[in-house]
Amino acid sequence: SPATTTVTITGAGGQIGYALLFRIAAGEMLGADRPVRLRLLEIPQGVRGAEGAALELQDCAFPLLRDVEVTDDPSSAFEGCQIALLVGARPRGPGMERGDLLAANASIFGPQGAALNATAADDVRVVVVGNPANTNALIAAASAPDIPSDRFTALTRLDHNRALGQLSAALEVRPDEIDRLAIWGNHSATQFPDVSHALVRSEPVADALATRLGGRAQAAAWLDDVFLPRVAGRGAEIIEVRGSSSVASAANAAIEHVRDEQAGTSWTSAAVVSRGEYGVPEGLVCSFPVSSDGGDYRVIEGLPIDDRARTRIDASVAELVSERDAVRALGVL
Ligand code: NAX
Repeated sequence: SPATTTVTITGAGGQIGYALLFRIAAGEMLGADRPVRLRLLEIPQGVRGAEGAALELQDCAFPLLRDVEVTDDPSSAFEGCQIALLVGARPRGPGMERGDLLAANASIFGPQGAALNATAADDVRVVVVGNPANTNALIAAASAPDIPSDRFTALTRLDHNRALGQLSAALEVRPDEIDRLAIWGNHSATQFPDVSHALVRSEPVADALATRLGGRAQAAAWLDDVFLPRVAGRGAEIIEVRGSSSVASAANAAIEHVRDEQAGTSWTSAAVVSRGEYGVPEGLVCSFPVSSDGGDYRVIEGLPIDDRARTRIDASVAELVSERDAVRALGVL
């Protein structure tokens, strides 16, 4: 029988943590044959919430769940960790400038990267969910010099799934009938959800949209004026309608991100450390179309990028550069 996998979840006492834990313990992330050991990291104020979730996990009597440990000490939380989901982050408070937000999160993700470096397992994989996710992942990777930086990723799978949801509604097909969609750039309003390589039932999405909407110009207008703002603004829409930010959909995306990285996939979206692909400066944590052979996510190279895509990718990458520069100015990188 397979060995037990150690999974560490930070911010485990929060909303996304609560939506993640039970699905992971039920085997939905790593498979029904892989036992898991959960390490839940919180700050002192969040420990009781995580302990409560641990009691409920016990009450589920999941056959795959070997052990649950709650701690506020990063070193013990990451001891032997093979998969880390870094969810806990400092939210933007009233009057907080972007620089303050980056600094507050640098003081979380720097020490967590260092703790991972010191105590995680050799095969550790890390996904950052807590915002600003791309730059938090950059900071964690930079603070873990002994862990190959391609082990660090940030979550844009929620953006990818939101784009699939919008397209499947517009084309009246199932989401799994759409392939080769891509999210480029930052997990922020500047992201570029790109359908130029996407296929629906093997037909280019652009052709299917043109047929449905009455022409190529109409399809292009729908993409720019409806689809793109809807996907990039979906987080804000959820907050407005629900009165609270995305939780179950974010947890679902994080589970799918890890599941597909581990099981392998021919195409999805994830933010990974750039090696200079598509002209994205080396070292930035940027979303790309990616594949996995069961190890790490790798950028799918060689896709043609037209002028519209280039402009939008460059704008989002410029935002990533400015976040990196702001963090450098703080002396963190
Ligand atoms: P909550 O505020 O419900 O939970 C966050 C938890 O993290 C809290 O329990 C808090 O005590 C804990 N925490 C804070 N600092 C910590 C630290 N240094 N170590 C360990 N735990 C710490 O927020 P929730 O709704 O769960 O969202 C969590 C994060 O996900 C936020 O940063 C949010 O912006 C981000 N999101 C990212 C998404 C993505 O697609 N990448 C989408 C959803 C979500 O907005």
